[in-house]
Amino acid sequence: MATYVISDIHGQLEPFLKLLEETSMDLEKDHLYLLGDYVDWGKDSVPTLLYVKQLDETYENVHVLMGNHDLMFLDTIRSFKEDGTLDANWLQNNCGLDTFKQYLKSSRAVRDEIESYLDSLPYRFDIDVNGKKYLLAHACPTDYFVYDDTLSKSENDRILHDLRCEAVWTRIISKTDDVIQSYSSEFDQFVCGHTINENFRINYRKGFIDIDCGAKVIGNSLFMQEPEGKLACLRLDDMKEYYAR
Ligand SMILES: [Mn+2]
Repeated sequence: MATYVISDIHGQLEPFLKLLEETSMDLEKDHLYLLGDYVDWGKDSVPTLLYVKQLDETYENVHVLMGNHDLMFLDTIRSFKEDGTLDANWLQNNCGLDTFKQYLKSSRAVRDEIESYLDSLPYRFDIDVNGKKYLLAHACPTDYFVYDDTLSKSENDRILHDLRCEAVWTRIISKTDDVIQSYSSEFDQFVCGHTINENFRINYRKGFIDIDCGAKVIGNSLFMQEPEGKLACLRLDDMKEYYAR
């Protein structure tokens, strides 16, 4: 039994399928953790999300986290349903427009499935691999939410949403060494995605490992770095790296 981690697939379904094949993982036995951002930039956002959902529902060993792009998607689905408003920041600056178009073209049943699936995604995993403690998060781990009885439900909801935004948006690299090191006292290793590594390789930094190798640029002419970006997978048992594009 091995444990694999992949992050920031960003609508790149073909590279994702290639990467799964490249590792020869057996999801009946091996564990696969996905660290968020299934949509936006690549051409297959909704198909990628639906494929991830299918894996998650088929295999007990597949574990799926929320990313900031998935949360923007969910928030927009909700605001659009409530009062027709859209998140311009997501649509214009974060390549959400194609994703939302694919969503609108989906059947009512699929749209409902997408919404409830996104709503179910957790924000961090605390796992044990061969006796070593790992913390997995899309961007920046935060504490677990504790409901405050002295506040109203809407105030609690707002605090929870702020905490979730922090968890999926904050770049761990922007934190001071002290904060980063504070995770080390509780965990042997912290693994995240969210920030593309400059050399498009898995980056072993002080206090954390960043596995986002820029899959979002694959096939996207908007980016100068296009030839280098790739989707990465890290096997935590022996830190073997896999790449696909
Ligand atoms: Mn991200």
